[in-house]
Amino acid sequence: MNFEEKFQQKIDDEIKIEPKDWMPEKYRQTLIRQISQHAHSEIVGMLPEGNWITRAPSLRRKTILIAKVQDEAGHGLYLYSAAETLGISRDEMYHQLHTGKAKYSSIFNYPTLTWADIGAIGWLVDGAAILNQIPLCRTSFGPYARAMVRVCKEESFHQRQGFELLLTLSKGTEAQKEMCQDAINRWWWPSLMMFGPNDDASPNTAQSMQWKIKRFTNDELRQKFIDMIAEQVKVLNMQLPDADLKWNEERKHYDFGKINWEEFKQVLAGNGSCNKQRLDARKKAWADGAWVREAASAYAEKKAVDKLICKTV
Ligand code: FAQ
Repeated sequence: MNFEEKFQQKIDDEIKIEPKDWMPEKYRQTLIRQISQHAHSEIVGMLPEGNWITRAPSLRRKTILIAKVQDEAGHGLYLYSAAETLGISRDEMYHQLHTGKAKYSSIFNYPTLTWADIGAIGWLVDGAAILNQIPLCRTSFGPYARAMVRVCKEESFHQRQGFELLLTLSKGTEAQKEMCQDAINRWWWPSLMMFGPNDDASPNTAQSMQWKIKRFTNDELRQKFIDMIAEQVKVLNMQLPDADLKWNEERKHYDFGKINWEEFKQVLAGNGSCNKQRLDARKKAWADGAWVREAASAYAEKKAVDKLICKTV
């Protein structure tokens, strides 16, 4: 057996691949792409919700939202650390984000216009994220799989708080009910796009399934999500904005309408309503942090020199 065959055998035997193990270069590059994109999504994903921290309607809601946004920062950090084990530096990953070489999830290029959007993000966006991430707890690369275990626990709290927020609005005044329905209308289709292109238009799925980086295809996960949300929306007494959404007894799944893939393409090309705002915010944070990085490096250098002097004296 050559290296490639031994590697595939390990994957087939469900043995985790660890950073120092031999791996095909394309496996390493695929993981760097996916994990760094995932990390960037967590960090950029803090922005739409962070926008509402000062305007949360009660102290309880504010503390929940702060905790959630802080969790997303933590997720980003675990994921950057997991990607670093593959031999890429954090600075390089940030550079790729800032120059547009690395993507982040399309969903975070949509604006949060009302308070109900915070509920819709929790319920729909975190709901989609969990469905995608639970199988990633069993992904073939050890550090990524282990990071996902804690991330999923926190995401499940995120989804529940979003649902509870919308449930409260759905039982409120007419204006609150309308705000709730409007947020669902705006976030539904973009949340379906989070799962990526259809399988026949997904260049990476087949190889990632063979390497067990992905355990389900984009379309399989999207269908699971639709089946779950189509039931949950009934509890909210709201509607999903899809006239074609209908239970199919033969398939034992919900049928659904056409996704606007042109909109997805435009968002990925940088033409979504918030792309520029999101990237500008990240670039500004990087520039504003320059003095902290310089101070930390100077301190580390000084410590290293002190240690050397102590050793030689
Ligand atoms: N947005 O061949 P595929 C969260 C790109 S975390 C932008 O199917 P793959 C938590 C894809 O990169 C949300 N780009 O690719 C939170 C590829 O481009 P490339 C993030 C997308 O990798 C909640 C090209 O299209 N989650 O929400 C998207 O096999 C609330 C072709 O696609 C993850 O990243 C998209 N939606 O499958 C935080 C999970 N979809 O790089 C704050 C891990 C596809 O070749 C608040 N990632 N693309 O130029 C994955 O599971 C996979 O990477 C997929 C895409 C499923 C996203």
